[in-house]
Amino acid sequence: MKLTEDQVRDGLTRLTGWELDPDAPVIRRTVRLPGFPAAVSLVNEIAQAAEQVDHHPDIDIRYDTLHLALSTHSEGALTDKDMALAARIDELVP
Ligand code: HBI
Repeated sequence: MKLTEDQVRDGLTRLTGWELDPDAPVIRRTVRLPGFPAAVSLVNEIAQAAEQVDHHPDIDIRYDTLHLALSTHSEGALTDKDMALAARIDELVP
């Protein structure tokens, strides 16, 4: 179910560090880790969580920094799946 902008903004209040992209139906979070191994380790944990729900973030690994983006590609919008996976990712961030 596509979320309205108000629903997204309300959902973001329960997440950590996620922001709504002003130009696209995407929520984004940047995570700094102690180094590249820690970043890759977190990516692997995120991958497992994503597989469990068949919903996958876009992940850009830049040395010790992960740029995460969530959107429901099949809907071309943000859905509950994005908010739920964002919350799960928040639990995984050390
Ligand atoms: N992940 N973010 C995102 N959006 C999707 O629409 C999506 C996905 N992972 C798997 C998936 N869809 C499958 O249901 C197939 O549609 C590829």
